[in-house]
Formats: sequence, C-alpha cells, structure tokens
Amino acid sequence: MRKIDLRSDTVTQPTERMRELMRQAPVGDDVYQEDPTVNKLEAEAAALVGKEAALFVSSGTMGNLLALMSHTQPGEEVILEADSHIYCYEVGGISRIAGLIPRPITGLGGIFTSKQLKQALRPENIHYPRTTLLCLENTHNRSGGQVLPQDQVVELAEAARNAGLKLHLDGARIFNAAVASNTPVQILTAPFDSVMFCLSKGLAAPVGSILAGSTNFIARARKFRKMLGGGMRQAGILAAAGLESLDVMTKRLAEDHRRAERLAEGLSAVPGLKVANPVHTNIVMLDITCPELTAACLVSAWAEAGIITAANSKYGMRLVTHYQITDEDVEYVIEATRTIIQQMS
Ligand code: TLP
Repeated sequence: MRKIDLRSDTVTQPTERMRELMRQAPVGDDVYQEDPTVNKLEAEAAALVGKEAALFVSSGTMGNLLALMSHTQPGEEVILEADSHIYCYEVGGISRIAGLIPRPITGLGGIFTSKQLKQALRPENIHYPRTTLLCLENTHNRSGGQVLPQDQVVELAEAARNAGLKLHLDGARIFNAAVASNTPVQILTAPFDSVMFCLSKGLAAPVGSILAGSTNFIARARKFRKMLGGGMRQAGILAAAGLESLDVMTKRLAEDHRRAERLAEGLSAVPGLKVANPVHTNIVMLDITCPELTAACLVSAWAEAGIITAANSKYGMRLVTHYQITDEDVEYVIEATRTIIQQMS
C-alpha cells in the first residue's frame, strides 16, 4: 500500500548519494578534533551562517541545550517565546540540566515585540535573578513553520542587546526561512550570537545538527558536549551526509514549500477543515471545524489510506512536506481526505 508520511520532515531517509558519501568518508577521532569530515562540515557550516566556528552535535535539542549552557550561568533567567520548541518540547532541559529559569512571553506568529521584552525586563533588585539570554525560533514550529519578520527580529535583538542580553537562534529550519523569504541565511542569523540548525529535518541527513557562534563560545560548547556524553569519535560517517545536506538539499526546499501550499489550498477547500496559519514554508497546521469529527478520528481514517499524520490537539493536526513527498502524493492526500470527510459526515 502507498505510504505517505506527513508527521515531520525528521522522517526523511538519507539519499543514495548520502549513503555513498558516508561509505567513502575519511574519518578520525573527533574528540581529538581529528576527524577531517567533521572538521570540513563545521568549517563550511560556520561560513554559511556567518559565524567564526561551529560544532557538530547529535540533535537540535542538544545544540539548543549547549547554547543555553554556554551563554549563561546556572540560576539566570532566559527570555523565550511561550510556544518555542526549547520551552515546550525539550523535556525541560533548560531547567533540569542548564539550571536556568525560563521566562516565556506570548508572541504572535512566533515572535513578540520589543515593547513586550522591555516590559518583561526588571530593574536591578536583590530579589530577582539576572536575565542574560534571549532565544528566538525561525521558522517557528508551533506557528506552522512561519518565518519571523526580519525587521521585527532586528528591532527585538537591538532592544535585547541594549539590555545586555546575549541572543541565541533556534534555527532548526533556518534554511526554510531563508528560501521562503528569499534572504541569505547569514542575514537571518546576523543579529544572533549563536545559531543552531538541523541537518536531519528538511535537509535529509540521518543524524545531526550544527551549533555555530564565536570561537570562544564554541570552545565552551565543545566542553559541555563532552560533559553530556556527546563526543562522537568517528562521526565523519554522519558528517559526510551533512555536507551533502548543505551543498544540495538546501537548494531544493522551495519544492517542499510549494507542495505545502498546494496541500493547504486543497485541504482548506474540503468542508469541515480549516488551515490554521498562513503557510510560509513546509508545515500545514490543520483544524477540524465540525465538532462531530475529531483529529484522532481523521488520523486513523488517513492511516487506513496510507497517510501517516499525528494529532496535536483534539481538533488540530500538523502536516509536514519534505523531499519524499511528491506532487502525486499531495493530490492523493487531498482526494482521499475529501472522500473520508464525505463518508464521515
Ligand atoms: N522538532 C520535531 C519535534 O520535536 C516536535 C518536529 O518533528 O518538528 N527546534 C525546533 C524548532 C524543532 O522543530 C525541533 C524538532 C528541535 C529544535 C529539536 O531537534 P531534534 O529533534 O533534532 O532534537
């Protein structure tokens, strides 16, 4: 049976070329910084996002955690958006491991204003923790992959910097943001001291993310990575796929965006369904508008038709396009959904 997996772009399989490059990769012990393929990936990644240095890490979650630990001291406060991945989906590592106090601010489309930031910042007082870091996320996952408006990012960054804060960008899908806004990725990352981006999502590498920043910052992060058990030895096997992600897969993301747009257009024409957010990139947030039907019912009916998705609330679902989703798959999903909803209502 046909299998169309729309749960996430994390489900992408490595391409044949990646598998071949992985087989051929020269490797060494990366804890001694002697793996030539990892070193090459880190150098290319740092240059691409306009930072001095970079570190190859096992996951986006580890990259964000290392950034939190490397920019701060335990007991300090971090300002982030209330629907951010770091706050919602990283198992509370911000507090449990980094020892930080998250200060969530509710935004719109993934970002809050500099006025909201100024209101959240407290004057010096013996009772308060020190606030030392601001984190943003671009694209913003829970807002359906929306691209943050760069002028608002720049304004917020300036306000944060004036208040003495460091800035970290969770750019898990920053290349999607760059493609969708037709902006060089270095422009999007420029206001930040550090950026994390994922190789293992739309860029299709099997494993890994990059953390980039200043040379000193990356030296700190490297030590914390070792502390957390993330020193990966002959990791060039994995980095080889990451190099292919940067060279090739960053250049095809517009296709995923076009398919997400078509999916949103087709599904929003089905009675009883509504697309919850503007679709900027490869994520479609879908809501059910007829109370008799729940997301769980639709997810299981889809599964019978070979369409794999997940509910993220009683009436909400997230569908993500990626390089294994074709135009035919998108048309099939739209048609199958029309039939399913007709039968159910
Ligand atoms: N997001 C995953 C799930 O964890 C929800 C997904 O399927 O979208 N930042 C952002 C913005 C992310 O979306 C993710 C993964 C991460 C960080 C963490 O990356 P990994 O999964 O590599 O730890």
